[in-house]
Amino acid sequence: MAQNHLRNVAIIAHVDHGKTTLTDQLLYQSGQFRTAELDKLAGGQHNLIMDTGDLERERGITITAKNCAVNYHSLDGADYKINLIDTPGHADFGGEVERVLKMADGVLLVVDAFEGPMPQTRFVLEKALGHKLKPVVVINKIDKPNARADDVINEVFDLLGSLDASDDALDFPVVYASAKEGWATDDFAKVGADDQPTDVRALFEAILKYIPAPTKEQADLAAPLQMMVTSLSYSDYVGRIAIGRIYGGRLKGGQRVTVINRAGEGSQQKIQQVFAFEGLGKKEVPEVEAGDICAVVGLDPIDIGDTVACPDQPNALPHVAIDEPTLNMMFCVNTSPFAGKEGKFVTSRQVWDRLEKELHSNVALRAERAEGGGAGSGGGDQFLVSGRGLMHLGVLLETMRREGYELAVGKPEVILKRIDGKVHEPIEQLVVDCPAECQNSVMALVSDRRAEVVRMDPKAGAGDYVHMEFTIPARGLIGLRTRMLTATQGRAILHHNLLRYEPIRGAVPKRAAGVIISSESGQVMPYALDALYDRGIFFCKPGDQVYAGQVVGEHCKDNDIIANVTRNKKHSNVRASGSDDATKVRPAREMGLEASLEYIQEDELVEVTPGAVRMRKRLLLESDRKRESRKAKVKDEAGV
Ligand SMILES: Nc1nc2c(ncn2[C@@H]2O[C@H](COP(=O)(O)OP(=O)(O)OP(=O)(O)O)[C@@H](O)[C@H]2O)c(=O)[nH]1
Ligand SMILES: [Mg+2]
Repeated sequence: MAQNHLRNVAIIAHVDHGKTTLTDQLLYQSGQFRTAELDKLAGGQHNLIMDTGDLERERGITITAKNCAVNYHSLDGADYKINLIDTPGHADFGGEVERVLKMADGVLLVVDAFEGPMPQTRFVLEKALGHKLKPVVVINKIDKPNARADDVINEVFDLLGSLDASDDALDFPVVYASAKEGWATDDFAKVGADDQPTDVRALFEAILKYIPAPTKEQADLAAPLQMMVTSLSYSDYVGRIAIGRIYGGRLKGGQRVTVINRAGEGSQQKIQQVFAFEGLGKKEVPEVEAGDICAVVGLDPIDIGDTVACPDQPNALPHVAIDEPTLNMMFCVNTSPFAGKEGKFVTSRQVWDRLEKELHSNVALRAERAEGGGAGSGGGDQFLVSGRGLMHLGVLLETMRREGYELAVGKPEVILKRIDGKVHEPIEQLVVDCPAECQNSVMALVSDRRAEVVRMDPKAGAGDYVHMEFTIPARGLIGLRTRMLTATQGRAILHHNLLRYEPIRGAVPKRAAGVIISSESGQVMPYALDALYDRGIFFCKPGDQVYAGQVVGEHCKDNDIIANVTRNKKHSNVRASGSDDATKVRPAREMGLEASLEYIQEDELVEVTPGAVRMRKRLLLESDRKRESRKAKVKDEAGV
């Protein structure tokens, strides 16, 4: 296909503004597939095709960026190939957006017609402008009754202005769409009118019209081969598959190439097969030309950011820098008494191999071996794993546990930096929308955490809602979501995004409550929970297996207590009628993986196994914990 009939488009937006729904519609309406064929592939919370991962479907969010390609027959009768790249909108997966923008020649900036630009809209737009990609703005969810398209367009304009966009970018084309209902128009007068379109043709046409075909500099056919690897996948049959865009020349199956890595070292390798994207899959082709996106089999070693070049003139493409991680966690080998009962992979070697594998494709992740065997580590090896947020690391842990790994992880810590001799911490932009009556509880929570108010307005078009923007230390965000949802009966909506590093703002409160620690190992008994009814809330329920040192509940006071939750009533020969069943057991508080990670303190760990997520004290024995706290006290008093 001639280059001027090719478009490479990335779809970017804040979380949930409808990127994947829109990508799905473009697939449905390309005319390339039968509807029934695609219907079979859809699934998950939002019934989407492009969200293929198990966790993506369960949570209803996109986690990794994905490619697909559609053929489109335009109104003027020509055939085009459009490579679409769907990206995740959650701030924790921002690294994915950065990773794939290098493939695109333009972006569709999707903005919710009611919510308007949100923190992640700013982040992705900034990255796109950094790559000199001009946005086509898609005002999506225009079907919503409270849509306020005009305001939202103004807000996008202001946002572009604040990002110092060029005049060209400020003059952005707008398409109004309802991805959910499957239609789009570039004429606002048609929204809700009798002649409202019934398809997304206007969006296809806008892509052809406003998104440039690969330019000569970005796709020179006469130049020597240059391909930038932006994704990696793996197949058991063919090994590593490198995906990326060709910037110069042609790539042929069977061709000899030089792969230039990050360090600038070249290795001579041979390509086995070349694939072009077609629909949801890939098709083997004899060659792919500059400008197009392709997948290559046969290269190893190969990494994201490497250049595949021609052996005669091996020139590396500039490396794309990815923002640094802001949060880290210690991953330890599971040393609990239940270790190895459920997992297939439990040794430090297996955990490390898995982490190394992850590093190849998860570009915003870092992992390193840490000093092993320190006090309280349980004696096992440890790895310091850094990511862009709690969900980024949480998704990795969840994936590993489903694959059969067992681990224990420590409290998530924000990564501090020393700049000009001063300690700096990551500061995030926090946006909260909530009903006016909840405003005070929200303010109380964030001001405790050293937040500063940036803006506070009634939310446009949303009755008695308020829109608040803060800057807040990333430290203060850990555990904030749960607390805010409790304080507002689940009515607050909050989003955050990294802004910059600033000098450290001072202490943020720790967990206020103490915990209940199990003194014994065994099965949890209703009788025991009944006896402890007034002491707090339990995370375990009758019948669960627990071990000594496990955190089984939250104490109603601020100190930790140990309790025997496995105690059973002494059986006598005489059964009192009915009284055995009269135990009072409150429903257990379910602590999922991310909730547990937010909950624990420095002296605690979260144990992650295929069957369970448990919290424990690092030191399982009460005597060890006492000794440790005495030591800490002595140190404190000595001012060390
Ligand atoms: N009313 C309305 N809802 C929509 C529209 N487009 C998407 N949605 C809904 O918005 C929700 C999120 O849609 P997604 O397509 O998953 O959003 P996304 O931008 O891909 O989200 P992430 O990938 O997680 O960032 C789903 O419940 C969709 O059904 C629309 O045009 N109108
Ligand atoms: Mg999505």
